[in-house]
Amino acid sequence: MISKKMESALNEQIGLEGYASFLYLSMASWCEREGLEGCARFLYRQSDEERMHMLRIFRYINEVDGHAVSPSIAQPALEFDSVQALFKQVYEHEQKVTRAINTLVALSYEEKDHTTLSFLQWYVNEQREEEALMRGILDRIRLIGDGPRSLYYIDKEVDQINQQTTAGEGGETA
Ligand code: OFO
Repeated sequence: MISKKMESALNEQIGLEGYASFLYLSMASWCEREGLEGCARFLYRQSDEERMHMLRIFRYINEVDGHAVSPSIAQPALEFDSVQALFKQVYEHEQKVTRAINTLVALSYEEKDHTTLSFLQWYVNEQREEEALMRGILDRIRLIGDGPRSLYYIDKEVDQINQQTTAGEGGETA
């Protein structure tokens, strides 16, 4: 059993994770159209992950006798200025999600809701990993610079990071 306040805060988080899933899907589409196949593969996988993050909260709410609500999702951007700007936006979105998770953790403490607190630990760790992953990509992009073949190298790097991430999860490359 969770409080109404917690139920609604978790439902908001569902919306945020759902938005991330569609934002990354939109980014994957842009990358694919730009010929950045490696970046597209990475973002399709991230989009799937975000849907999984969303579903995890969804199932949790119902499990603890709340009402999980299917979110309405705003249309994400369709165009991006550059692959550099795109990944900067991904990182900023992850930071926003981390702040939201921290707020949920604070609410669980406030309500002495140990069940939700324990459930959220997975997200705390996941956000640390995701922020580190995105920061790593931004670092590589910065090191590659803006030379004539930079897009080719950025795409190759992101593809390699995607393969490593997928191998780490024990799955297959998309
Ligand atoms: Fe759901 O972790 Fe990213 O946003």
